[in-house]
Amino acid sequence: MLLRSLIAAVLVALFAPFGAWAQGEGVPGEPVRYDGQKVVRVEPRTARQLTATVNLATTIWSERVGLGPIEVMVTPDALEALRGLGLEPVVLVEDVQALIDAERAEIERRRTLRDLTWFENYRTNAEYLAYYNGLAAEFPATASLSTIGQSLQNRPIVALRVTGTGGQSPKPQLVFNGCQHAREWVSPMTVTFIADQLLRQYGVDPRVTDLMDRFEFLIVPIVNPDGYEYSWNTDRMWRKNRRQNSGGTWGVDLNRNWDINWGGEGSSGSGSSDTYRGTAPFSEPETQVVRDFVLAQPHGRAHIDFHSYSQLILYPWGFTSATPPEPDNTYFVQMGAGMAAAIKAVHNKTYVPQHAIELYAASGIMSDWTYTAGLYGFTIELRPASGNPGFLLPPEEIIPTGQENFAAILTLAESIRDLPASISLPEGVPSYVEADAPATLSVRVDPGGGVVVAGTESVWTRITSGGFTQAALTPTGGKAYEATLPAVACGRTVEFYFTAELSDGSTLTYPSDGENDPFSVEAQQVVFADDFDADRGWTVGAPGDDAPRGIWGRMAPEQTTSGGQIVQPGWVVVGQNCFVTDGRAGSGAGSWDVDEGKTTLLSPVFDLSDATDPVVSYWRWYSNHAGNGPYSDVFVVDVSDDGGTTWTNLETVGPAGAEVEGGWYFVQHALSGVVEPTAQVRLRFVASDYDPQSLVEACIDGFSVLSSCPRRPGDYNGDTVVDTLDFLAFLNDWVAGNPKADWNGDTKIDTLDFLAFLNDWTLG
Ligand code: 0X9
Ligand code: ZN
Repeated sequence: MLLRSLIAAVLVALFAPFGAWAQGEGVPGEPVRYDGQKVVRVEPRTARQLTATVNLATTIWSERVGLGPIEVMVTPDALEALRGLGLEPVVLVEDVQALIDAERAEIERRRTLRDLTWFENYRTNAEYLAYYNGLAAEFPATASLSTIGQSLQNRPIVALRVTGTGGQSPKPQLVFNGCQHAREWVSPMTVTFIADQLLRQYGVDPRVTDLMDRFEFLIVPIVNPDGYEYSWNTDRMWRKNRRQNSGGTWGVDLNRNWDINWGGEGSSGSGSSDTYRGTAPFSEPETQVVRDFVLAQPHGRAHIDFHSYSQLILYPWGFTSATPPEPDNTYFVQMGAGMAAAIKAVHNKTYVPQHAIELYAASGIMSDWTYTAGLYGFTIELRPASGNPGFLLPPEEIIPTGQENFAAILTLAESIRDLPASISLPEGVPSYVEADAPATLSVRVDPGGGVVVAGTESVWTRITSGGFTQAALTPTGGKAYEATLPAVACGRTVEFYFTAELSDGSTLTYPSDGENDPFSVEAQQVVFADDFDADRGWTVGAPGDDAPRGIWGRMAPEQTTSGGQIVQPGWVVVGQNCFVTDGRAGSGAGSWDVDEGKTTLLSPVFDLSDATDPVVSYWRWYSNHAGNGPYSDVFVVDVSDDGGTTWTNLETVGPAGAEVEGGWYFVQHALSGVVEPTAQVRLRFVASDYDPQSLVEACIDGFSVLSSCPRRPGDYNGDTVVDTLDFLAFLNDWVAGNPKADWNGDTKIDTLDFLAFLNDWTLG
């Protein structure tokens, strides 16, 4: 499966520049026609078949593009060509133009009907604007309409703010939008239906009333008005905006124009492609306008970007198989399942919740961006389930689609409402801080279903006994903040805790006992520290290295398992990367593990000539327990004091024992007595596999070399703190004539010793 999606991803990246799948420009003034074109489902099984299919297609209709079933629109000739390739296309729509004509005829017929309600027909840009103005006029207490910006062709992009008159203020906010993609007409209908129901059910349905009083709903029905207009007037199958690109091509896919992994897999650099990403992140006014609108909302909690078709509920990420950090991933999975169940309960339709990447990779998408901005970002693909009728959903399905998705957003709002607020340290509590330097910590302040009072997010710190000092956390986007801990002398500890005020008057404190049980971290003399997120001089390879696979590399490892056991971890301890014996997962645990030899990782050279009692520490992962022939290899860590000419063993892990079965272990080794503290100290990590049957993986992260703190002269009693006790202890010895009190070393104990000590003690 992984291999399959990998191949598919490579393929999409490969042919994307050729832009085979977008429709060109129509004759000016004349609608683009699709006479005789068909929507077919094919199942390319090889890369070659997939490339051929994509090249033959007029446009891709389906969600996914890759090996396995895909839905494409083709000319009759292309259909024959597909058959010729042995692809056995299944025709879903015989004549797309006939379907388009029938849709238009039905829309026109409905226009003539007297009692037709607004949601029983598709509506033009102008009709949407009129309807939204009408809602704002009809519900002045609960709705307000604003123009949040203009499209490329200067059409207004509007947003409706909907909220109850009761409840606390400010309120957490939920954002829904439709129509990033022009041809997906049911999407603006659905968000408008949601807005309409919220307004009409307020004060009528207690569930809606409660949620309206708790939340503010922000609805942007049409993100892409130019494309929408164009899909009505010229090309029913238009997807992108109406940017004139270089080379005579048109349109940027707005849902590839956001800045999260912009330009990455599942987006095209070719202006003719339907997934053309534009010239830069946010190159398009439409994405800029909606970005700025969302950023201007201080309490955004969740967002749904509505699309069609396929009946799916997608959550981050769209571009990587990594899942969002906890607890977010669990929330996404729960909310996705909750919305799917709510939808199912209305008209028995199945919408499948999943990680967006599982569908296919897409880079630069909106819901990944809103997630990064601190909202739970979803993409919902509306009705129908398949390519017939695909984008051409009959108007009688607008209301049922609206109803089931109204149920979904109520469920979403309730689950957001019930989320707990919390403060946490996403990277954990550091094991030390560097002496004499301020330290920066990442902090997450999650308001849950509540609202954090802006500016109250604080870190409280203390270096000596006494009161704590409060400082504001620095917001770095969404729920992310940074805390600065003050510089501390070597050997001293800094104590800290965090607080934030919620708008309901309560205070979040972390750890929960605050100043009575704060975090406490000691300052250390750091000779070298490495989270392996940047190149800090490690090298791979030593004479005699003979493993053909599983060579050390600095990367984010991908998880592998064998027989239900984790062989290689899919996570690191600090930062994003570690050193790992080839972090790729490949098609199985045995693809990139160490094989048939050894591989060596060498540290840079450390100058320990000024260090006192140096200690090296690191997190290590070692696994030789899975596969056939387990427990037959070892992991060796050596240290050298002559730059690597001779080596002394520091530790050997395995072949058996608790720490050979995976798991990140923190280990520390004092180097005193092992090697001389020269200017030429270095370490090597050697992973090997001489039993071809076994699986071997090793990783190293969070490496450091620390030096003990130099004893401060004024610290007479050696408790690392210079205080009154030191003074009293000295005084005692001085009065008693204890030789220890001969501070200046002149063999006499006199006033000069007293003054010399006083001087050191005063300096600290
Ligand atoms: O491709 C898109 O932009 C969306 N699908 S659509 O058919 N409406 O164009 C969905 C993007 C969801 N994200 C990923 N699949 N990664
Ligand atoms: Zn779409």
